Amino acid sequence: MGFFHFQLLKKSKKSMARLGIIRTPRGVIHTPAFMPVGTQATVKTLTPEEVSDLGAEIILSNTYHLYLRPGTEIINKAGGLHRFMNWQGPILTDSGGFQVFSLGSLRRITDDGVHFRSHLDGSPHFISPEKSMEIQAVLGSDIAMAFDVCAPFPCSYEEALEAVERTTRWAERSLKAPHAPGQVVFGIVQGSVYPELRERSAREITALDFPGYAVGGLSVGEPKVIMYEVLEKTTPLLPEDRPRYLMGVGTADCLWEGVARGVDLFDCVLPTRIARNGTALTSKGKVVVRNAEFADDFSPIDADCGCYTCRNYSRAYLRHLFKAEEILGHRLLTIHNLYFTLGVMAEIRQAIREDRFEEHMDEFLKQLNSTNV
Ligand code: PRF
Ligand code: ZN
Repeated sequence: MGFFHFQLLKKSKKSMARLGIIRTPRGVIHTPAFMPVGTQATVKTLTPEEVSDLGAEIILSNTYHLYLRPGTEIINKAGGLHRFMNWQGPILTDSGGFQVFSLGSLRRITDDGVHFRSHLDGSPHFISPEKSMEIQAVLGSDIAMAFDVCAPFPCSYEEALEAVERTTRWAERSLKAPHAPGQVVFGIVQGSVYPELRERSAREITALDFPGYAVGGLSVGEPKVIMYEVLEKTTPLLPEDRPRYLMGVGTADCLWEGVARGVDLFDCVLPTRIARNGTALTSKGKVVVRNAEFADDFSPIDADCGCYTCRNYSRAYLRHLFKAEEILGHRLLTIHNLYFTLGVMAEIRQAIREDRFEEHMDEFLKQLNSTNV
């Protein structure tokens, strides 16, 4: 009990790409890894067995949502989040900071914490670093995130500086707060698009000696080239021997670009979210199955895809399900999109293993951009 270990297996010589393995009490995670998002204790439309069969080794869930509903008392009674939702593998929980900040006018930040109103019923709540860690301890996640401040984009230097200073103070408090047995806490680096602030945040957060580090505050509306630039300057400031997590990023192009800049963990709602509005991800770009052109197209979404959906159903049938608002469509596209995204990660790991990551990345991105996205 109580072990958490990251082992670096291989580093690319031409980029910052790395291959590794995270050992946790609930199982291993081969990195670079993608974490499907299960915000409300479910990866929407799928059972945990299906998520695991698709190749996921860890999922992400959210402190903010589970605290509001069903609440910590229920999850505590259930014996923790793993038992409550029947996911046996590792779970990473986000601290709630980011979700609370997305509430806009419904929140007020002080040095103590964040006062906010529930998006469900308008009731008033307060989450501090201590409260976030307390909730995450009840959830019993394997990896808990420190409570941070994510500055919006664009934002002034002064605003970004304040977020960095507060994030450091809150990181200290997050680390000191009690957590669940065997649970580890990851620190989060902020600093918006300002190199000096990223440097300062990385210096202050790494000084606290977390077992893993996240790069937060990116993919919040800035152009991708800016994100890549900031990321490239940030990852070298993080210790080589700890996993690095790029929060809220997981489109196929960003997975390759992120790994090339030394990232080991990703999460993103996009694959599961767009599945539910009828969009499939493929190696040649997106396929909007709702489109009229697929009405009598009896080929699969992607002829090269080995997923359950592509092996058994046509674009015409999927289009019909979406037009008729049949929920099987949501499930089938979620299966395909997660299979695709987890498959990209497996392809990335294989490419690093075989010393052809950079060539493979060029090829992959060329194909992806050949049609659309
Ligand atoms: N902080 C936290 N969660 C996050 C982010 C962050 O900066 C982001 C930014 N892309 C996504 N999720 N705690
Ligand atoms: Zn498929």
